Amino acid sequence: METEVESVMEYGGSLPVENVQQLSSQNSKDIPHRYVRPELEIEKVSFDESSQIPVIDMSKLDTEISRVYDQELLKLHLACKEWGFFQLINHGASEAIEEMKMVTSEFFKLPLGEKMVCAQTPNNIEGYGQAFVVSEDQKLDWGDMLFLLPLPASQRNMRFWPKTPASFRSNLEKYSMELQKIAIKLFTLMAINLGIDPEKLTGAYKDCNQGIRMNYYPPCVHADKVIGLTPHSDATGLTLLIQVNEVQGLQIKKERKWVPIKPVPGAIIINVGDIMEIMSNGEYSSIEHRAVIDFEKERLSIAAFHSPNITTEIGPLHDLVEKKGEKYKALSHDEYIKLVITSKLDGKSLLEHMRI
Ligand SMILES: O=C(O)CCC(=O)C(=O)O
Repeated sequence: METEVESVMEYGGSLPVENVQQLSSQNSKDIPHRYVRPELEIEKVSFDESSQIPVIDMSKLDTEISRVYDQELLKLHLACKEWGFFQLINHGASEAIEEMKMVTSEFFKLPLGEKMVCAQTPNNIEGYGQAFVVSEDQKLDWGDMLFLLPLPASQRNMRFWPKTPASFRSNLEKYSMELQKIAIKLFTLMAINLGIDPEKLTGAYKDCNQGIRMNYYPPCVHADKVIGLTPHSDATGLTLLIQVNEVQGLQIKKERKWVPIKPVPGAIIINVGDIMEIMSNGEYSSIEHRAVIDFEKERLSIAAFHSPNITTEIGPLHDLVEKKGEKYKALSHDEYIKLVITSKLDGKSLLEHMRI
């Protein structure tokens, strides 16, 4: 894993690079070499339509019919163990999702100058720009993003929150609360499945840190040579992802092949993050994934990352180490975040760094 602490400073942000939406609008036949990814030519994509991530129905996890509840709970456990990814339906957040999709699309349609009002500043991870550029010779992703930290609410930096469209801020606030509620519910169910007191897990997510990243991937005439988001696993507890328009692009790594994910309409795509893999002592898997680019159409997605509060040590939960011994190191929250922020996205390298 590449760490360039000096170039991005303590708790730093991303080095500034060209705006990709602007670059793509020039419709040039040539793309700058920093976006060209030769490795894409040899990577295998699975075309097996039957290989799709499990679909979990939240209404079955709310039911009092124990047979239905038990079956769905087991399905959730297996999804977290074997796939690290699943789609969640009947989650109750459809209204907030639709509103958030609308303001996100409107934000990215604004002229560049208006979007730049929310631009990233040096040494700050929030704002409009590109994520995880830590060195001048690093390959770049074909995409822009707006990253905000809605929770904890007391730490919000409103300087980066768009004022246009007018309902952006209120919609984001509602979306943030709804998704946090779903994340906490899932942590409770995961703790039950892991055989631990739910409070041991949900306690870490009271006053949790929530980051929301709105991704904008423009089309590219060389879509097969560029990547929208470099393969990575998420350095969080749980990620809740929605696709804003109908263009597909998410792929996950399974048995050395990239599996394209087909979103179920209205579903939230959920993935186990590195922190959850570590806290579950390896029982659950944080899976590598990437976003690919379309030749003709833009693609938008919104990822909501949920991480424990700042007092939580990032390490295996004590109740889960007795049988198998500790499989991961423990770091203070602060040390862990510094490691994440100063690291280039690079597959599962951060997890490897934590493995004993
Ligand atoms: O755009 C996508 O589908 C994936 C987004 C993602 O992995 C991320 O924002 O971390």
